[in-house]
Amino acid sequence: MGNENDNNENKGLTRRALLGGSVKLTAMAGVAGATGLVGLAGMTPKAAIAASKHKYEVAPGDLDEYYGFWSSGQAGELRILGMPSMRELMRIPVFNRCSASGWGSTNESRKIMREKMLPETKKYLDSNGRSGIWENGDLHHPHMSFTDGTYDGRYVFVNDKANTRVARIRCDVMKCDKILEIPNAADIHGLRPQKYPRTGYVFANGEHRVPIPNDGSILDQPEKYHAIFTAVDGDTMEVAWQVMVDGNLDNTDADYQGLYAFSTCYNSEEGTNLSEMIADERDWAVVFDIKAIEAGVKAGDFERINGVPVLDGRHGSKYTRYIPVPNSPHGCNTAPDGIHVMFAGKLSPTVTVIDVRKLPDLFNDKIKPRDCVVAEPELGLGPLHTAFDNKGNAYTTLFLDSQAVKWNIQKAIDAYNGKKVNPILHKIDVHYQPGHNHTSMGETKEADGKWLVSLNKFSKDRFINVGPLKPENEQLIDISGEKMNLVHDGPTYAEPHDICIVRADIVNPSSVWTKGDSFWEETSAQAKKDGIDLGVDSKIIRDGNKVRVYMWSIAPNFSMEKFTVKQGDEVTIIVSNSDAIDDLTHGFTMANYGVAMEIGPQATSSITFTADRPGVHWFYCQWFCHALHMEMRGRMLVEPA
Ligand code: CUK
Ligand code: CUA
Repeated sequence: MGNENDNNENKGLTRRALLGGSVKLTAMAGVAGATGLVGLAGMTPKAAIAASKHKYEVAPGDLDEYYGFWSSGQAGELRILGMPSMRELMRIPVFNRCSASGWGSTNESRKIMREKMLPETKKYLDSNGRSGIWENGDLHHPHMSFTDGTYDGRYVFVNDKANTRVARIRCDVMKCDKILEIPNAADIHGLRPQKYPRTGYVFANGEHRVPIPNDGSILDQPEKYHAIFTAVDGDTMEVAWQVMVDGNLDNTDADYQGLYAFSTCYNSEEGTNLSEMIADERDWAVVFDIKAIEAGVKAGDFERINGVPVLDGRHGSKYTRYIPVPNSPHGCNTAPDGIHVMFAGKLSPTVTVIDVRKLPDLFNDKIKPRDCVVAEPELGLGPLHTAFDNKGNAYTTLFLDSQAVKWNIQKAIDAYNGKKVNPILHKIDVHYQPGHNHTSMGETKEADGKWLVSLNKFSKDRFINVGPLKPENEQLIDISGEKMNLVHDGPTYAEPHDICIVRADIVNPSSVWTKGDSFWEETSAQAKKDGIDLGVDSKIIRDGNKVRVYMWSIAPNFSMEKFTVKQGDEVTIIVSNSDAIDDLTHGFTMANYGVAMEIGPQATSSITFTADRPGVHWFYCQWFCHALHMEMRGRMLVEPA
């Protein structure tokens, strides 16, 4: 349980009390450590503030030190927060539709959303009065690509639990460029990139067990269902291979050696209802031997199902090992020491720690699965996920206790070996019910031990009431001192499962697109056929009842003030933004046609619709770009048929 002093300190550290509303944070414990006032316990909040210097401060106009890549759960998008200010900087639509950017409406985004969709899904979405694409997603796990054990700034990979997909976001332009529907698996949940030598593979867990193929030939026969582990090739965004396992698959992580991946299983019982799923006292974590699997694929030891190689990784397989852990584990986190992997207990108050150096012996059957376990500290109720600093400490969320617990890995190992030490270093209350947590650079070998974010599922009384649906509450905690120190409450809309916190120098996005970017390659190819230089030419091409309208924009003008089409024409508007200035985005909205899109500097966007409403229709720029932004408009004249 958190002690009273901690809570008093935390109450004293609201942003408002410190600063009268500006975005500024004070990290008490770090300063306290430096000045010998460890924890500042016992001081009144005012005295504590007076005694501290503003070690961390993100004043208006100051830039953040980290990018926080934020999941949005069932909102389906990726968000970027600046850290430590916790200012929301950007939303990147991925699995959702977006009114502002036209994601889900533009030809470019629709191509990405459909390109790697399974044929049966296309058929369903085309024949059910749906729009041809999914309009929802459930994005839990955003993780950046790695090179040599640390983030490399290339991509962020995300899962979609709702519609069984894995997507990739390009970090140069911060747009999603690939969405892959995973065959055979059901409901992709845990997702992590390979850390070493590089990403490489993106590991993705199919959480729910289903028949393979799931075509109706097997229905209420759960004993014939399977769960599938998938390795996606992060470069090509194709499935590299899959492994069928016993039980189910929840969360996953990879090692720092490029040899193994790990997944937790909370349903070793293979039940289909709650009481069945929690029946046994133990479930397991499954370990995948990457090299053995690659050799198996090479040797043809697989069945090709729906076009991808599926290996048999059930009990007795040379590709996997099953390590028993207490009932219903959840989080799966590899420590930056490169050695320890944590499986959080969820229904058990423990976290199970294994040592990856023991895995070769496990796969050679020289030791038993439980011999890989080197610690199993009892931390509190409902441990879900674990994050790390650079000093050998771990930070685990306690869902039921509504706490974060800081504990020392070596001490936990010593205690497991019978020494009389308490691995728990500190606990603080969080508000309330934390799921994931994450530390700055904490899932890389460059963990820096500065910040911890606790992603809390409930905010209850922490904010003014906004109705029955409340925000989540993500709390920023300074971990640079011996004790954790809560410094900020961050209300967030649905639903922050997981984040990654990346040093700002690693991420270097462009401010302006490169003309001819592959993002709009189909449009470029068509323009070439039409003899159009995008961003320079302004022209209407008629091709039967298909009309392509090419125009460019330079604030505050579209290159066309009007164009005429016939009722029933299939019209494609292609707009190239010829401005090459930082932050000069234009938009294109066709009123009363449900047509809207964003066009970044030097970008091209296109959108297709049927001009079935005769009359005068104004199009206008909906991204404020100029003093004469309101005048940035023109007319589409639709001649009645
Ligand atoms: S899961 Cu959300 S609290 Cu989907 Cu990463 Cu653990
Ligand atoms: Cu262009 Cu507003």
